[in-house]
Amino acid sequence: MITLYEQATSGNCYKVRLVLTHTGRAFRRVEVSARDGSTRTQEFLARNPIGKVPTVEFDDGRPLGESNAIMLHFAEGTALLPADAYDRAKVYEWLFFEQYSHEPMIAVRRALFLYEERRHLATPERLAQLMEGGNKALSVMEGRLAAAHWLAGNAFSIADIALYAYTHTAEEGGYDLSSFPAVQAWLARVAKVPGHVPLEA
Ligand SMILES: N[C@@H](CCC(=O)N[C@@H](CS)C(=O)NCC(=O)O)C(=O)O
Repeated sequence: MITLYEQATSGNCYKVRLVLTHTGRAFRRVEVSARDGSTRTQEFLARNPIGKVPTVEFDDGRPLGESNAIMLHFAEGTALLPADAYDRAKVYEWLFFEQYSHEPMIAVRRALFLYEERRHLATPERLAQLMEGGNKALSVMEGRLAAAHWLAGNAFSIADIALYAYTHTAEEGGYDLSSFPAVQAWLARVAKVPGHVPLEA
């Protein structure tokens, strides 16, 4: 069985749980954390040298890290990842956007409130910078979703899963989603796709 090393509250780990449930795969969850040092052991670093979660391990012992790489792997050959090269590249476009322009703002601002050990990093300047960058990312999504049901192409894909994970918790980071009605409607659509599970599941 696939083993998912994770931190349950992490959106990056949630993406992987979503793709596994959407594709009907069985998996077991192992909670690890920098807080208790379990992502810094030699054993864990052998699976993922940057000591981060999510990391999955296959039955034969092969590991794979990086949430979006893991999603791409499990989505291969399914409706969650188009076969056509251009359509597939549009999915990648949103995955790269998520890692470079969205997650470093919206996930990081949430983490500053959620995790006590990070609160000293929440200076007014940092919070303002993350608010501005996060709102910019949400505006880009709003622009697309005001004109389309899904982020990439005409169908639900791992682009939607990747962006859902931290957008649906954006208010925990202080973002006001009422300014982004198309994003809110899309969040509700994603949550209704068969196979969806909540973050807390
Ligand atoms: N780009 C990576 C980011 C992974 C990441 O930052 N994981 C965090 C949890 S969301 C983590 O492992 N934090 C613990 C640590 O840094 O030791 C991905 O998408 O998987």
